[in-house]
Amino acid sequence: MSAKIIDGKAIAKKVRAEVREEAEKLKAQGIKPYLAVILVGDDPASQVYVRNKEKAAEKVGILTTTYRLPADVPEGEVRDLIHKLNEDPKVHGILIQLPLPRHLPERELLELVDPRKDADGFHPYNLGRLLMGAPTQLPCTPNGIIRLLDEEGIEIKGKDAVVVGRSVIVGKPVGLLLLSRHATVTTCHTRTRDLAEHTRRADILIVAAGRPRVVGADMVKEGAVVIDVGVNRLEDGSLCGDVDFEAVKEKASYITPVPGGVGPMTVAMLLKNTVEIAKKIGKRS
Ligand code: L34
Repeated sequence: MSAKIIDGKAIAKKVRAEVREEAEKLKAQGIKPYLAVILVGDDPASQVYVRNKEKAAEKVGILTTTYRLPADVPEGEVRDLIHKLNEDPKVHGILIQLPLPRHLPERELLELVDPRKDADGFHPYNLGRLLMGAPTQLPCTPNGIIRLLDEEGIEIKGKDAVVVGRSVIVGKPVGLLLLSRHATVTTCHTRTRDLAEHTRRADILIVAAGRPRVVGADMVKEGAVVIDVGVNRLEDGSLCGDVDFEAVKEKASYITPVPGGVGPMTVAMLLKNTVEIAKKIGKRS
């Protein structure tokens, strides 16, 4: 079988069109959706991702300011900035681009963001609500993955879903979302004894390992749906996923490419969260 390649760019465009409509409705009421981004240091990948977020926000009529802070910024300055943004009534969404430089306490800083303004859904309050199955801002990459599956009409209920990776950004929350949609979920990680034994059982395989091409064709069941979350830049400057795309696409029923798969969805879902927050807490100006 040769897989259908899921066009994340096209689906992200559709999501953006929905967001633009919502943003226009808000503006007609005098509410201008506004996202504040905090970017610390000069990690080249983060620079690209944040640039993509700014461009996409502009396209749909969401205002953004990116606070670019030097890698050695004192923790106190980041805390002050978060407090300032929490209190600014013009700001609806706040996002701290990860990873942060090592001297900054990531978890503590995420916890300082006003949970109502948490555009990423990374505040423990919102992650707790996700765990409880309560409505809340959902982490963007996991939510984008579910949207891809839904847009392709792929049923989740009852399926064996295997997630490779247990990060707070992707692995854990995507597992919870799949579970809430009635999949049987297995989460694999670096200490998993026999990774291939698990991945070969997956009807839906989500790979967020952060290692180039760790999943080869021998690790995938015939007809599986394969979602590749990895974005790895190779020495020649090209991008590749965590899945060996060329080999696995001959075996899977659906597969996401890198680039142009999950990445654009992460950006689109962020915009969606931002207008949702503006709808909830926006003040007329
Ligand atoms: N706080 N930190 C926070 N929120 C997030 O949702 C993220 N994530 C991950 C890293 N850190 C974060 C992102 O924004 C990953 N991520 C992200 C965002 C955009 C893209 C990929 C990952 C993206 O636009 N990918 C393009 C290619 C980009 C390129 O050329 O390098 C794609 O088509 O996959």
